[in-house]
Amino acid sequence: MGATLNSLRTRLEQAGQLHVLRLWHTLDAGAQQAFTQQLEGIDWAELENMRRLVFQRNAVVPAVLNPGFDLGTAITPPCLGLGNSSNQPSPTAAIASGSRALVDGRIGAILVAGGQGSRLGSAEPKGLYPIGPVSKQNLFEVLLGKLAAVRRRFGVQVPLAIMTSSATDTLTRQFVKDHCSSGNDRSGVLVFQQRDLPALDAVTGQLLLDAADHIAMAPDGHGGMLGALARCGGLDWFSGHGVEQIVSFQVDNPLAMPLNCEFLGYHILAHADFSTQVVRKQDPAERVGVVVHSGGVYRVVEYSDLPASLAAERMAEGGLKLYAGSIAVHAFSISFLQRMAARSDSLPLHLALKAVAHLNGGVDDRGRPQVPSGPNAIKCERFIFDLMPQATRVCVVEIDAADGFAPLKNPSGAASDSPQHVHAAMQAFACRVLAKAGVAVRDGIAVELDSAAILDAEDIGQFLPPGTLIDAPMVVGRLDFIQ
Ligand code: UD2
Repeated sequence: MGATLNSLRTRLEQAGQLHVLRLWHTLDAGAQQAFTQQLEGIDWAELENMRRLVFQRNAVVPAVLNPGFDLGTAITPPCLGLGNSSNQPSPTAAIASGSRALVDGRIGAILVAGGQGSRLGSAEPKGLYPIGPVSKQNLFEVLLGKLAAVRRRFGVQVPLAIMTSSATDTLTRQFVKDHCSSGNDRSGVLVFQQRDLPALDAVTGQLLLDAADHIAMAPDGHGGMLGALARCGGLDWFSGHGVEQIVSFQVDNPLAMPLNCEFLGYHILAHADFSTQVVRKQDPAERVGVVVHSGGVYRVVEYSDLPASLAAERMAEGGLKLYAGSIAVHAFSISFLQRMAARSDSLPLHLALKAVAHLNGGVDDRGRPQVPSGPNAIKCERFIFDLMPQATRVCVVEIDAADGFAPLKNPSGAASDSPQHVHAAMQAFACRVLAKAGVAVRDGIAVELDSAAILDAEDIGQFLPPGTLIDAPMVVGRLDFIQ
């Protein structure tokens, strides 16, 4: 330990961070060992880069990655509308191509699930939040069900990687163990963990202790998936399964349709490196990034980085000028991800000013660090959509929000994106799909589609004949749920 401590001390001194050892003498041997391990895990070059950004204090997108991009002149790029018969290629051709890719096993999926349900009042992974309006299934069950429905229809298991964070890893692995077959076979699910990055004092750029033997850390953003996948061999895992295209989607959207054949088909037929689903933004205040185009460069501008005046600009016919709202359902060619993972600068860091509890801010009577009254620290994150400007070909597909976007962000009773809003969206979606299959629902009766059984209206007939009137709460596709 002596030699290790000496070299650590030297490293910390060089980095101007020796203060983190100030309580070393109070630690027992076990705590010293754990702390040493944490310190040895720090990427010092990256820390230096983060400190430089803290001093510059802005979200930096390296200009070299985006020559010619100018937000002031950015426009909404051309979007293919899902189901629009004037699309080139046609919806029929796209559906055929996407279905073939699924049947051939060329599609893989990544579920982005590093977030906790803190805003929903839960310390558990957000994926465990019970969202089914009738079934009470959690977000993981609803979303993994969609892969099961694809397997029923196309006879193939889509390889799935689930990205966790330090906060969600243990319980997510437990969920996977309880609910999915695991292992490196065709039916496997790979769970991999994104990294944490140190939070830095907003004024001094110093590391913060949140315990005598621990530095305050935070997940490195969903862009962390690129490095984490590469480090754990995940990209090879997908390739080994024959996957050529990977779709990523977020755990907080139970209506997400990452494996929609038409979307996959447009991506494949366009030979795109990066395709993305968007919904038409109606209100400038909607909290979604926008896909924009300027100087030959496509990119997603996060809502917090979009000046209010630009967000509010409207076209002559009244719609928003920058209307292509990103819902974080992206498709990537695996070769593009491999190229991007091989570079250290493919994803820039974004900075966020947050309140982070730490020892200098005081401790309560049980010795726990106190949360400061205002933001005191910088957290650094990478966003996966920052890969877009580096894609040779980009394809943007507009979907109807009612079919594919019902984000769960806020607690019960909130004005938007609450469990009640999501339930209403799931109910409305179920009623529309049932109506297409000639099934009606009595007013005020709760219905839900079992995501593992019903991909679209085509599947309804296996469970309910046309002309049926549902007049009691029901999960269609799970007859055991008739109440
Ligand atoms: C995200 C998008 C926004 C829009 C919206 C749609 C970003 C920066 N913004 O906004 O443009 O598409 O979603 O709902 O992406 N996550 C991790 N690890 C992390 C951070 C987040 O896995 O380190 C996951 C988290 O579990 C969630 C998703 O990423 O599924 C989005 O995170 P968020 O809810 O913080 O993002 P939000 O709503 O600000």
